[in-house]
Amino acid sequence: MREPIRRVLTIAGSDSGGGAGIQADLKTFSAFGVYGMSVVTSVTAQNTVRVHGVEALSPEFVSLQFEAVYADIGVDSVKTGMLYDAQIVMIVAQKLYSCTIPNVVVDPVMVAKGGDTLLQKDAIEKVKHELLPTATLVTPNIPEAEILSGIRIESPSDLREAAIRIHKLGCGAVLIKGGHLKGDAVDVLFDGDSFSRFTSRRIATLNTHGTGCTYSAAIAAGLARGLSLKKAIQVAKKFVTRAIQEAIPLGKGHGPLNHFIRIEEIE
Ligand code: PXL
Repeated sequence: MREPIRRVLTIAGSDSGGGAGIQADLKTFSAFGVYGMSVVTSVTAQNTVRVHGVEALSPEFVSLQFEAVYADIGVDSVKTGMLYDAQIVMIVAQKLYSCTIPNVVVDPVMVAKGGDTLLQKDAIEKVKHELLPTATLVTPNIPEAEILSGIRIESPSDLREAAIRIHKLGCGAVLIKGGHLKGDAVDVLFDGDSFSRFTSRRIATLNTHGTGCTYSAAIAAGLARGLSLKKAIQVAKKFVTRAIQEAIPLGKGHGPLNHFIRIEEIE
């Protein structure tokens, strides 16, 4: 008998350019053969070059979208991305506390590649103290990990210390993405007991827009399909690496990844 399809929800911002945010998440969910749903928190007017504008939805409407899909369809796995302001972070944290979704991946999106704000400053404390404790996994890049941990990260030992500090905020596990350091792209997982490393070769390309979104969406999809945390990260990392290698050169700036990677080829 065929297994029932897994249901995966993204709570994130819309990228009109189609490379990051909700659009990247839904493309990734399809590549992983899971059923994708979305709660839109905010809308960006954006292309591969820059963000032209941002508008947030009301927290009430974010909540309404969540309730509509959770009550009727159900959710095996959720990921959060761009949440934009403190009120939206609070409502999302409340929803995740009060329902029972087995896998919660929090991508603590803060700033776009071009420097535009995707999370307002006064929302950071809410992410740390309200949202992170609901997470099975949190996936900061190095600048985000520095803000969440309060320490500078310049070496692998700083990175491990930051992971321990972020874990103390109450999440199940922390995956710090090392792509912003020099050399190979080494990501470090801390699950409260031990560290694991996930390594891939650095790829020289401009086409990396939406990498973080795609990675956390792929992990959420893998978890929904019953993979262990480490296996889900391993498969997601391979998927993202291939999607960057085979990226589509569109637009005049940071182009999007190629989400048409066959996951059967990497599992
Ligand atoms: O990659 C972070 C990110 C998340 N969500 C949205 C974005 C971006 C980056 O530009 O636009 C909507």
